[in-house]
Amino acid sequence: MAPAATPTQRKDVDPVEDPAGRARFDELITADQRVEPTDWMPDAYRKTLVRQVSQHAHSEIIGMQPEGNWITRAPSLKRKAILMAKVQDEAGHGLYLYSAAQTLGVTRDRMTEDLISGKAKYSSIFNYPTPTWADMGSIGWLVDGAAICNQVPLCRASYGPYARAMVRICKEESFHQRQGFEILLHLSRGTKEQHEMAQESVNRWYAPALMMFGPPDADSPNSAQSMAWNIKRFSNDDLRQRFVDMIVPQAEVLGLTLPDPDLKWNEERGHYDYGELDWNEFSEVLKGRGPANAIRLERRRQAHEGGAWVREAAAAYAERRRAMAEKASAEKVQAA
Ligand code: FAQ
Repeated sequence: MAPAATPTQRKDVDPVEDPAGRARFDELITADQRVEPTDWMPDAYRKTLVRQVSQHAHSEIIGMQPEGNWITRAPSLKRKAILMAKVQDEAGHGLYLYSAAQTLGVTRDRMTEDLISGKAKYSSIFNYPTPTWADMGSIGWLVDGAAICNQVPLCRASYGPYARAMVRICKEESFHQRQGFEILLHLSRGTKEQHEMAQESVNRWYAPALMMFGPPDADSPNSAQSMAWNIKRFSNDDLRQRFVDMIVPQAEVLGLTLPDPDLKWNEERGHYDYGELDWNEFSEVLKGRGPANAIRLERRRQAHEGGAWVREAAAAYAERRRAMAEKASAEKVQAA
């Protein structure tokens, strides 16, 4: 990923509107083409992307915690290796996304500050606890499944670095979803206790997974503009519906029930109807009052503080290499 342009290199820093830049931006959006970091872009477009991409990056990083909890307790060496690889993938996703956000002019330090101070949002879903092994299955099947539904269209987002990062992320999420499905299938077809564990876990994760798509369209302040800019391609409700339609037949294969008495096929609409979600719960989680918000943020803060020596050592090493390179090039000039 190219390093972020410094503010003096960026064309948009002058608050004066750049009419040619604006015309070019409008042209790119109308032609459904990519906007790149060096292109002029409206400040609101840049801000929207910084908001969404950084929240997305934070979600991947915080999202490592619920599963990280189970690495030492996975039921076999094979499961442990798979889970470790998956959690590592999420770290990679966070890094691609932070890099994509950096191309918009925001620093990594700023984003980290906003996350650990509690100012920045991250996905509501990661504020739920993971008390059983079956939760690793539910996260893979439902959370990664919802992430794929939401993120495949983002591979066509108008901002180049974000769209390109999403391509690889989606490939990996698709593997994650299958490993979650396989964990649940194994449990569901196992002993009575294992089947019950799988069902109990799905009961807890179903509604929070549906809420990952964001508030209903009528209460989504950002959707219309983001869709006009080709950042979002589908509305929150459309993607939620797509997800429900996808998981109902999958739940049948799993031999598990989705905990919604209102879930039924609607012939006329050609979709499954589903029950009302608890948007109060969603709002509480977004305000930091979900079941695991405090634990997640505290853990992230501790990791950041605990990693200070690594960052200092890396900076000292980079500085030493820079000084050595400078010295070597000065010696070369002198020798010439
Ligand atoms: N959680 O106007 P809208 C993953 C906020 S990655 C928290 O509809 P927008 C991988 C929203 O920010 C999961 N906040 O907003 C993985 C806004 O607040 P703001 C993350 C939410 O942006 C798997 C306000 O509500 N994925 O799972 C949520 O147009 C397993 C109003 O909402 C992404 O970030 C929520 N669920 O649409 C990792 C995908 N929903 O910022 C580990 C990219 C809404 O104005 C293990 N993001 N809000 O203060 C998006 O597609 C969009 O940003 C939405 C929200 C759809 C999330």
